Amino acid sequence: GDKKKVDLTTFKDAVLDKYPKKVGKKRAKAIINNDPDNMPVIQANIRTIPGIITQRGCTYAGCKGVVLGPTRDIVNITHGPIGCGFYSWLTRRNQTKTESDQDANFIPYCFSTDMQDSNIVFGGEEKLKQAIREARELFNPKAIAIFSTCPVGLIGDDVHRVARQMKEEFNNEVNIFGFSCEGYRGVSQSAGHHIANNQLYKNLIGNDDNVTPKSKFRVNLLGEYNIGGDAFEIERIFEKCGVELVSTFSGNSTVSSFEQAHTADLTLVMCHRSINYVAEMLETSFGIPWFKVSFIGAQASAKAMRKVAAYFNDPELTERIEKVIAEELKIVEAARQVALPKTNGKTAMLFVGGSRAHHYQDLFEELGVTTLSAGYEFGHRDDYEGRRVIPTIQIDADSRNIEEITVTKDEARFKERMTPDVLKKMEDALGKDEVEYNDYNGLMAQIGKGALVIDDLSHYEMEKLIELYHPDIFCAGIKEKYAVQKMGIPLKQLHNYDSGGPYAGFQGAMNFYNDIAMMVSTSIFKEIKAPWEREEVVEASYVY
Ligand code: CFN
Ligand code: HCA
Repeated sequence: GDKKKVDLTTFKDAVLDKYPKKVGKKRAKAIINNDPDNMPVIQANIRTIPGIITQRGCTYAGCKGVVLGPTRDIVNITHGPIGCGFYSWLTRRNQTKTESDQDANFIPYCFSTDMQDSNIVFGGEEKLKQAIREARELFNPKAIAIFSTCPVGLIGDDVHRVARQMKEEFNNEVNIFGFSCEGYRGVSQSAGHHIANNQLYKNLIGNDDNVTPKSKFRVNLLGEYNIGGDAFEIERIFEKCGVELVSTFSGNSTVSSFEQAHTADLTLVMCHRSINYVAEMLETSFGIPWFKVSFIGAQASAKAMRKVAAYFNDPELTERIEKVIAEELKIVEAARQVALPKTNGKTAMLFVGGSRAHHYQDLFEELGVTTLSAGYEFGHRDDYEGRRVIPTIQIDADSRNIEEITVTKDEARFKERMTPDVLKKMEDALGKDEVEYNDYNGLMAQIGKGALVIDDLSHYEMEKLIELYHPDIFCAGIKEKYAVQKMGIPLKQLHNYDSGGPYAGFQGAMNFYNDIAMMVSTSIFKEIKAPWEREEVVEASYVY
């Protein structure tokens, strides 16, 4: 048959009937055939049905691993049994570069209280205090963060009280704060992003007004985590264009960059899922406007820089940015032409996180690869629909006390997201026709008509997708990788990029073209057969 057609009915028949009735009914709401012009409602951001093998991670992972993980000079202590700290130790491949040998870099370390049974029975706060004293003695960090794991919540250790007490013990010489990010708190890692961002806002953002501007054009970049060195490439582009990156949340970041974020002129948001509320907070408290960009894809990167140029509307800056884009795209295009004969016409499936399943479609489009099916692990409806469900945020701007953050249940209340003054500036600079008013093109706005969009894909559904539609490449994470490759389909990890990257920016696009061309043109996965597929009888032999 036509391998470019995926068909909802066949898929649903193959999958949903095999579930218990109630489960099938629930899962049906998360599986839709896309129609960008008349978007169907997809169920998202709800609890995974127990017993289903989900791709998702936990709240602790979203807080400690995702948001705080890439910051180099905070000692991040996991308060819990050792497994939680161990499994979040560098697996995300976020990188960092210190400016000198004197600068702190704690990223290679794994700090944990290593709770034992007795701490569960009698409480772990004393052990945590001891760990904090030890961390100070050995590393003398500017800041110490404490992350709660599931058992901490269950036994009631109060990490916030411990943080206050220890700050006092150290005469306020170290900034210490805790995170109530017990793994079970939300339905996915998304809750952890929220908890992390609130604490960054309360404890770090806005602390330091003492800045020496390096450029007239100063921006924050939110939602870029330096996976596989992505931030280094983005930093290179900004530097070449003469734009100062005041802070990145949180790729290659430092305490001081967070503390100065409020002094920027503009905030750019890349991963919208993990951090959009910080952009809103910066706007509410400090009047910094923001809009969304993506640096995944050469064209997307060019577009991002053009938006920056349009915002500042400075002829010299615009000229410089256009020059950089022309220079970079020329090299990128040559690399694309090399890859294209191997990639053009191939098919992909993308099931990743809360923004990459969308952003990476741009890179695949540049390679002539069609995305047959895609979905998020923990995206919300606005990530799919490209519209914004307005969160109700109450911030006391002076004390930076966040009263309440809830997402309104009334999902009918959508709003074009660009503050009027930003919009006006962009219109003045670009002309009305060139401005993209709806800046929230979600996954469903991009993926083709008829493509299968599936939220919180289960392992069983993944196997069926592959059996039925044989994509040339499947993109997901480590839990999926080897299962998929054993089915003869190459899997590219779009979380940690396997051992590759950077994939962001212009250099990154070229790396991606090259890696994908290799993966889809090798026959190795089809050659490999398991012993039981090759032989009638497989004998096991025992070696003592
Ligand atoms: S780097 Fe980001 S881009 S932060 Fe988020 S939603 Fe995760 S860790 Mo894995 S790769 Fe993934 Fe996104 Fe934003 Fe990463 S798609 S799942 S929580 N994610
Ligand atoms: C996380 C982090 C993760 C996991 C990736 C994977 C990452 O969710 O805790 O499943 O392979 O990017 O490292 O998303």
